Amino acid sequence: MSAKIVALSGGIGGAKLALGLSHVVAPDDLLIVANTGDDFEHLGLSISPDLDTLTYVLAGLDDRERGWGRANESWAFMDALGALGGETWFALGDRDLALHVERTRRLKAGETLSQVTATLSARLGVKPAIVPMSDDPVRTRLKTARGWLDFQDYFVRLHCEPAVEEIFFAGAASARPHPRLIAALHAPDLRAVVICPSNPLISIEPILAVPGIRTALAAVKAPVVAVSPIVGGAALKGPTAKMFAELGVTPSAEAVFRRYEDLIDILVVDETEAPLPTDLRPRTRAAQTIMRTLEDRVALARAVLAAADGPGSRI
Ligand code: FO1
Repeated sequence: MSAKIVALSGGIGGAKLALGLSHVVAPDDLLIVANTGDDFEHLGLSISPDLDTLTYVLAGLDDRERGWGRANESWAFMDALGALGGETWFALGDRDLALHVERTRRLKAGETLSQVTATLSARLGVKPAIVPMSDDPVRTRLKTARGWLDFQDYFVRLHCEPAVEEIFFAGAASARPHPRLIAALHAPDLRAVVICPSNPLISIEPILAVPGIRTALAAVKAPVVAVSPIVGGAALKGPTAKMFAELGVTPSAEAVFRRYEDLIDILVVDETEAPLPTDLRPRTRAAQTIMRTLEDRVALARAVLAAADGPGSRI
């Protein structure tokens, strides 16, 4: 049985909408596909930040302030690691650490990233399926004035400060798309594909870079609805607007639409957004896209599905 709603998501912003969707769509009807371009090996551990953020958010275990990692965390491991002169720029809470240790053990034992994610997310009480975009390694790398940087080096260690000149998804060309995603996109009962409000450049485009995914998306009969992560020219969180500007694109909901144009039927923009250019307006819907509460997350999920089900949604 394949999912009726497929959601493509990165970490923090996308996970909020994924949670909203999980309150509106039955678990068996929702497939959440996570970006794995942020994954890396650190301290000998295999770390998958977007899979973990989605897992924690859907399990209700996430730290709302930080947006990543677990709530009610303790940091004894990091304190002890620091005292030993270990690398502490990437913060691993004690409870979060258990997930990385167990995933690393299972991967070393020969399990796929999908199998590990399915087992551990179910163990944490997550009902909808969360799958990586691929079980093959894809690593986002960024060309800056300081040379090519691995993603977490850029994002966390250097706080997104270096100006980005180019983005490359190492391994994408030989990565195989997750079979459940391809099956869901080809299924006749697919109702909609939702591109969650994650950073298009570093969270959604790694997914689209996996061979077969963009093609399958372009061929789906069901509506493809994206939510703009840029509101009023600014990103709600993270370096989206800064990266657009550094790549020579004025950050705006229009820029997001143009980036996705050939793939999406509808872009949902924030209700405070100025009207988009006339050629895009028929395919634009307004909603409250700034999600502070659970009710906001659920309301946006409903608005996105209404846009998908509504008139004119399939161009
Ligand atoms: N982001 C930070 O800004 N600082 C951190 O120390 C940090 C640690 C961390 C640990 C586990 C994890 O799953 C995510 C973590 N993140 C941290 C967030 C992570 O870099 C981003 O969520 C994604 O890679 C981008 O969406």
